[in-house]
Amino acid sequence: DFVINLLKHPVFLNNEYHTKFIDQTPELFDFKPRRDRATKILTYIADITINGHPETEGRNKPSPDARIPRPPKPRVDTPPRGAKQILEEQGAQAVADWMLEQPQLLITDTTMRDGHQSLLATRMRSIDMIRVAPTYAANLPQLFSVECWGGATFDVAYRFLQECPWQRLRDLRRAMPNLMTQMLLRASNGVGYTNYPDNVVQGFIAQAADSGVDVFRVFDSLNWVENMRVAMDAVVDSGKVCEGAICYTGDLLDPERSKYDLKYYVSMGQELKAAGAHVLGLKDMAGLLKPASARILFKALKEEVGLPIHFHTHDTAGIAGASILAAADAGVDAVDCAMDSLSGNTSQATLGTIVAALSHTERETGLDIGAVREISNYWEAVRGYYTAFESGMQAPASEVYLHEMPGGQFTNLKAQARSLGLEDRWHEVAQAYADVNQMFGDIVKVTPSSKVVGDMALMMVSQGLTRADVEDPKKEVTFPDSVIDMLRGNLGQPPGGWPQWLLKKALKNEKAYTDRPGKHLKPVDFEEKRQELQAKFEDIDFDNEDLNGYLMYPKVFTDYVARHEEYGPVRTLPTGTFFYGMEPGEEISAEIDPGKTLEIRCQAIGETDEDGIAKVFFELNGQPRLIRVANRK
Ligand code: BTN
Ligand code: 3PY
Ligand code: ZN
Repeated sequence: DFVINLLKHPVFLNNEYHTKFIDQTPELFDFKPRRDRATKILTYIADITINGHPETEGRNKPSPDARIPRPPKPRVDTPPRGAKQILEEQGAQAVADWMLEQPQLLITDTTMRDGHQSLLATRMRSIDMIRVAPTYAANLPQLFSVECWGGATFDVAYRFLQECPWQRLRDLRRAMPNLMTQMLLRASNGVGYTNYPDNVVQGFIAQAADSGVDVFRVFDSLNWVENMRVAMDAVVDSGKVCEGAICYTGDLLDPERSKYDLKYYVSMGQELKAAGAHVLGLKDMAGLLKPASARILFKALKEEVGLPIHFHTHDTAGIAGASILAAADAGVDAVDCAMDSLSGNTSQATLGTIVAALSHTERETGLDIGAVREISNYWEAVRGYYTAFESGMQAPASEVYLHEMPGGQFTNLKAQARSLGLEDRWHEVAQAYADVNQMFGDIVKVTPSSKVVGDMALMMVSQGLTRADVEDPKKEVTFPDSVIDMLRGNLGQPPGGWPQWLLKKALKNEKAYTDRPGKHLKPVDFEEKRQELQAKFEDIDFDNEDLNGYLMYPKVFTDYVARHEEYGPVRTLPTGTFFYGMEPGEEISAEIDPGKTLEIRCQAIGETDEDGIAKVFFELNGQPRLIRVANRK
């Protein structure tokens, strides 16, 4: 830094430099000593060791004899050809054609996205995924895809895990050259909770395709196809597979819930086909599609739409396996499952069980059940390190048919209720959630509309408001901001529009938008945003992935970068160390670059002095290192 300051100094540049100049020019010494990455990482470990990790405080700890996760050995050196080769050699349409032609029930493994999003509050770290990815490629080449990106994983990576989601994607992509990666994209809401300008959505998709996403499952949180076109067009333009998804809600066979009947789903499927989908997704985010309905729905969609169909469901009520088998009978082409040890309850159906159930039948999956077991054993050990994020859900529950909460929201809303002191009134929250849905006109509830319904339900329970209170025109109600925003039209339009009485009550005389939000959002000036970001961190070279992170989540991203400056590449730490620090005598290694590994041993934890500074003694690649951190406890 001294040299850089010197080289940039006008005196030096003007060739007026003489040796006294250094002594007479104190500003040359204006630099923070730049710490190397090893020191940053040791500082992080010392800090967590002394102060704990805020995210795991007060939560269950991993068992002292937790098994160290060891990825099973790849059975072959060169991964066999897989669906990725069809995409690469023949394109997205060929993938769709292949889905229709071949008889097997194709399987997507969701463990690395929805599995942990739904069971572990999305907290799974990249290193636990990347280590097992080569085994997936070698031992499970028949998988349709590996869902490993998008949904809530994008912001959680930056926000809570202190790692770059793009790097996760690139690393997984490289480790599974024969498998298609899949992401969940909230159409115009990107991987966020609000509508973004069209050019932000388009730019994000182009970057995601470039960084390694092969299959984009695109959905809209109100099932409004009009609001999916920008995203779907961008996916098609990228050359990747566009899966346009219908969100399933209500109850197909219930004549009282006729808003979402067979005709509704078939016609939305046809709209998505016309909008350019290669594959039709049926996204049952809450796990509401029962076996008898699945049989009818998939038969109709197959006959009337003609696209290959990919079924996504959750096991919240304990019946996902039955719905999947019914769907398989009705001719569905692909389904989502999670590896056994991260399946069930709010997650997906159990992958090994579906493989076993279909073996020696016409819909045999082709997956090796032994390979599935080995990988599931690995995930079981991994899960042991995330006990702090377990939801406590002990059993499946038919209550989901009452509240209709998405699997990915369930644990989250429960945690929100806990933080408001409403934990023991959870069943009231569930009832309020159902009431809010009816008041809103019976809508699709999935991120972000599900968050809005959840906000309203929590508000009602905490303020003791009933549905009758809210519906009473004479009773003053303060609606949550997210509700106002949605009713203004900022998430788009539900089928049939918003109830008039509700618009009137919540918005008073304000006129709501009814056109597509992207139509009236100003395009972002990328160059201006890039400079705005660059100005905040002059020494960092930001690339297009970074810019896209910043555009989705300005504050979450810049906070991440600031912490990265302080703590370095902490994504390389083992999960136990990341969340709990180290104990004296413990040794770990962290590969900070390919071939550059830090061997870290914690020697001792010293006393905290009168200034509140604690000393932690390490050995780094055999050399003693002392780190001082503030003891904030
Ligand atoms: C290091 O210490 O590893 C290098 C520091 C540069 C990290 C920046 S932070 C924003 C951008 N996104 C990343 O994942 N890395 C760079
Ligand atoms: C998400 O959008 O994150 C979801 O998982 C929706 O089901
Ligand atoms: Zn899901």
